[in-house]
Amino acid sequence: MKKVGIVMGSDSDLPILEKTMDTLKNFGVPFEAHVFSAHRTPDKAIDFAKSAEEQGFGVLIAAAGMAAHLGGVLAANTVLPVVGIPCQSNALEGMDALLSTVQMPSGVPVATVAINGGVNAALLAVEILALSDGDLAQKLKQKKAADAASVLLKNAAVEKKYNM
Ligand code: RP5
Repeated sequence: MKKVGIVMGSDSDLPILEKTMDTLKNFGVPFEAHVFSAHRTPDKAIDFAKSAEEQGFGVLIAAAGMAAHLGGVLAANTVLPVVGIPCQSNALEGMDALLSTVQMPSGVPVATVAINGGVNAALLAVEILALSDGDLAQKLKQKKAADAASVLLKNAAVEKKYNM
């Protein structure tokens, strides 16, 4: 199976990426995590993106906060799909990173999830890999069914408690 490459702009983004890594582990999807910054170590970020395909990666996840250019820099240097996670910093509640990540010019897409959306970034990466992996697709279907069953249970409890 192809690997997911996780790149974060700083180790201060780790709490968000830990959810990403936990989710990938639950699906048995192999990954590598790195701290490469678009601004502080741009050469490392670019070299990683340029070699990612031949290194056996199938999807890249880029997580960064503030003026978050990491997703765009990776996407500019690979044809692999890039999923962007805008990370919330103190100022502007993450809107800075959201707009920097999502507002890519035509030709260089970054599939942007919600601010701090570490779980959904992993799920999107799994869905991309599952296009060519039937077992992985089956696991995704099982998770969706389990999630729905859990909501149905909660609905039953609320209906029982509050409805006359
Ligand atoms: C971004 O700046 C990082 O992705 C992080 O979200 C933010 C702050 O980085 P640190 O100053 O905590 O290293 O590049």
